[in-house]
Amino acid sequence: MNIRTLVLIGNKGAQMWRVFSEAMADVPHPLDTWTKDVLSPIAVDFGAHAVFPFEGPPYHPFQRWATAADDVSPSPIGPLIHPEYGMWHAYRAAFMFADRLDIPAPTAKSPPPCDTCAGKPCLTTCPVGAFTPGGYNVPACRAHIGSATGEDCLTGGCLARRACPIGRDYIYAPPQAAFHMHHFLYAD
Ligand code: B12
Repeated sequence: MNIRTLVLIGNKGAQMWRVFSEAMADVPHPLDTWTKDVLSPIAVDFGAHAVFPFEGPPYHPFQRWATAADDVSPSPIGPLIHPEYGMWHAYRAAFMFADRLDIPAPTAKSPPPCDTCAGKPCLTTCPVGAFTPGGYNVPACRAHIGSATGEDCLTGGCLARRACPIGRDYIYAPPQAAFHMHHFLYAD
């Protein structure tokens, strides 16, 4: 397929969680399953081909697409940061269109909030120092959140991400945070 327009679909803060948590099914990957069930028919209605961030490896470059489409920039710990929503947003799908659609141009980029963040608490808060200049130490992070001392990260969400001062109004509440952390810990 020759793609001339790509529309990204995502969520911010708690809006999606309210709808999803009511529909949540007892299946191995409930959010991925629900996302596909909800968005695939919408893509068909619009004549689009839907792709999803969890399809892979190889993975579709959602963060690269988001950086081109939206007012987001890389945070020092990996997730993209938005000046209003902080790191409390994620991508759910992209609709690919063969036609060039007449959609508004991307909004102008704000200065990346991390450039002027004085203490960069995201880099110093992780209890096991999983965010290093050499990258994200996933085994250290997983071992910690799976241990008794990692209870706060597991039930309340990643401490480094929670230390970020941007987008505090959109921070995930404990049930949503715990859902993501459990699935991250026990993902195959
Ligand atoms: C593999 C993966 C992981 C692996 C990470 C492996 C690793 N060593 O980093 C694991 C399973 C550990 C993981 C964990 C999490 N992930 Co993840 N993950 C992905 C996934 C599926 C693929 C990433 C990839 O390989 N892309 C392939 C390349 C080709 O794509 P790309 O966009 O061009 O890649 C760019 C980015 O990856 C970026 N990048 C990657 N690492 C880093 C690190 C730094 C420092 C910087 C600046 C940039 C950067 O640079 C690349 C080049 O442009 C994406 C979904 C997706 N399809 O993108 C989600 C994704 C990146 N994850 C996401 C999230 C939210 C998380 C979690 C925070 C989830 C949670 N528990 O709440 C955790 C914890 C991470 C943390 N504490 O920071 C979100 C990020 C949303 C955002 N705001 O940007 C994504 C986009 C999924 C989504 N549905 O939105 N993840």
